[in-house]
Amino acid sequence: MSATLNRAEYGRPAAPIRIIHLGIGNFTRAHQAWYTEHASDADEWGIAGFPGRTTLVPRPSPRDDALDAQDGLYQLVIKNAEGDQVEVISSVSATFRSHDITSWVELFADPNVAIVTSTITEAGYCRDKDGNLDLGNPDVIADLDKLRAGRLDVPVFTGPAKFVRGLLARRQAEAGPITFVPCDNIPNNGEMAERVIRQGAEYVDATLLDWIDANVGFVTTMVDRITPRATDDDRERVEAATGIEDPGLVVTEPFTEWVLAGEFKAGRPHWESMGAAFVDDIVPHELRKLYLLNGSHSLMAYCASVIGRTTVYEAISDPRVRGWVEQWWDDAVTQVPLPAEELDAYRASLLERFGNPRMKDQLARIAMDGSQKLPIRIVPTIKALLGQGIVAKGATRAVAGWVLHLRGLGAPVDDAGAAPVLPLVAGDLASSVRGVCGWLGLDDDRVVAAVLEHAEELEASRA
Ligand code: CS2
Repeated sequence: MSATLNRAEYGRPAAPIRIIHLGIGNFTRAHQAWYTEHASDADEWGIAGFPGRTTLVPRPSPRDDALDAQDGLYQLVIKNAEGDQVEVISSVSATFRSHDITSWVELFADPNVAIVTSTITEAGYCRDKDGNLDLGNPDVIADLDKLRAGRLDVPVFTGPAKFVRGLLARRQAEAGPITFVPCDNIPNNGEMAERVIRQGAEYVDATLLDWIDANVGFVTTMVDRITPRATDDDRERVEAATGIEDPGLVVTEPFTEWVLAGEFKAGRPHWESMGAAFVDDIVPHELRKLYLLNGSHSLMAYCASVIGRTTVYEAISDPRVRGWVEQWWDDAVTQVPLPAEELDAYRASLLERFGNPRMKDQLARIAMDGSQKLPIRIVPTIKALLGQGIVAKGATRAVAGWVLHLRGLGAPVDDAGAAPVLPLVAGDLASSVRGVCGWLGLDDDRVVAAVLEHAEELEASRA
């Protein structure tokens, strides 16, 4: 009989909750929770984990059940090339259900809580194409209207509304300063979160804005650790090795990086004791990661899945795909203000990470939400190079792959934001390319022609 995790027998005693995390999925449990677990002051910083789901009827989730049943404990498996390194992570002191507004509000009203972190995906911040809070989104408006009408005890479902609800509670409790630390792959994510939170606050109760000015910090972060979904095979292998049955298991890679910029208004863990870097200028780090790692991920997710590859490892092991990735990197490095040697070293380390045969990172995972990812990962490079009269060869291939994906080739489309794009790909390939390029703000004929050429080539190489 296998054992199950519980705090009486495993891990450390729960540290006092001082961090609220929205989106307690795989990534944050491999990344922030690991940094917090091993920080030199780990005993002082516990995390309260809330799922990031915005669905109105919460789906049943074996993972949520497992975390609740296991007192927030789970095993983290670091997949080295040689084998697994497994440890129990104890830094999540308590877990809550998605829309448990009572606990959410109580935690925000607690002066011991100092930080709110989030991993709710690019879509979770509910922005429109200009980066403003999308007040045309009926779910956002429904939530904000409840708050504006003073209906404070009913759940709200969208991320920005949850944050505003929390801040109303904190102001009312006079619980003092707090800092938001968004951890999604969005450039300048601190400012991005500040904007949607302030716009939500303005709609609900404009007097909250002054309080935010005086009390709320927004920190920008670059986060990095590739975290595939754990498979049944992972769970069985680890159970055989540790004797623990763990439906909350997380698998990840050895590499990890965290760069942060901005002021923590009410303190923070000593994450630097685990290698987190606190910098003044985060932009080069963000662009390096977003373009070189995430951009090549998206390129592979579409182009390599169109030609039949299913994991990043399979994709990068195919010399054609490797060439496409290198060509994209040649475009992308022109947009990253870092010394050439640093960029070369980063490229080499990415090839090693993508080439880890034990990772089995599904291209379908990365293909999700392309409508949110392509505009920030790939399009800026195409536009910048076009400004110099250059048609980016590698970058336009990623767009071509996305067009084919939207047309039903390769990884399945799983993208709530794709609704306005799907009608554009209903006709023939040429009109699909033109439509999608237009939607991405890439109307230039030379770009459209390059994307079409790549799309035709990709389609032809499916055999
Ligand atoms: C991936 C990221 O989902 C995606 O699109 O590119 O989840 C990626 O694995 C992480 O950002 C790595 O840090």
